[in-house]
Amino acid sequence: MTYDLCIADRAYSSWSLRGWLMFDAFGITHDLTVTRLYEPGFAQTLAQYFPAKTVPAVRMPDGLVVSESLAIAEELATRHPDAGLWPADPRARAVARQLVSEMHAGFMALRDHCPMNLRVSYADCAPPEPVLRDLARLALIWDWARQETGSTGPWLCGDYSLADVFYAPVAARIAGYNLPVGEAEQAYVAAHLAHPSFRRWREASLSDGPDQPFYDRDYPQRPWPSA
Ligand SMILES: N[C@@H](CCC(=O)N[C@@H](CS)C(=O)NCC(=O)O)C(=O)O
Repeated sequence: MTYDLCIADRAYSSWSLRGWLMFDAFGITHDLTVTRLYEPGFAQTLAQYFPAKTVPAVRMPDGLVVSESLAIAEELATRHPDAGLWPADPRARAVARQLVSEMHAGFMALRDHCPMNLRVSYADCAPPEPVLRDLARLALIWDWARQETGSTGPWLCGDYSLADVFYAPVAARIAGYNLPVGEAEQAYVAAHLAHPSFRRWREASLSDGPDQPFYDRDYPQRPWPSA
């Protein structure tokens, strides 16, 4: 038995992207089930992952279903201690946990105004003040993480870790909506766009089911920023 990971539309489901990166970016083998948001089949598929009500949902090799991203992250880190999901250094690990928790619980303005859509990039989405405040907070905590962990490479806490997994969809939003960020944040976004797992996911997202009208926005478009 291996893990059975259930996700939804790769183009739009930011939590699915996080769930999948936890496996793919750390070399953890799994089977994949793909369902569709906003379709009756969604509930039917999730019924097979009781008690999940959202994706990602994971059936563990022992049959137990875990379906909250944070819980999936902790379970995988516990079951695969050598995979490097959390930083090994205790201080860097604490910083990563802080970042992951804040992402899981916050940034609602950014999430509401700029839902992830990997099929399009907009030149300008007129970000309102609360979105700009979220972006300022991101810049602050990303810089704080680098200072506290001494990370000088592309990632927030040293090597690519769960902290980066949780901010991958944020990077996609900054790229997709051309959000105004500074140079350091732009470099972090570019690192995500160039990450092999992210690139594979985005490539697959382009032909992964029909467009979902819910995500259409009437903003001027531009080409997806190349990695
Ligand atoms: N708290 C959940 C959030 C997951 C979530 O909201 N997933 C969305 C897709 S990105 C979903 O399944 N939406 C369907 C629904 O809410 O009915 C987690 O951490 O995994």
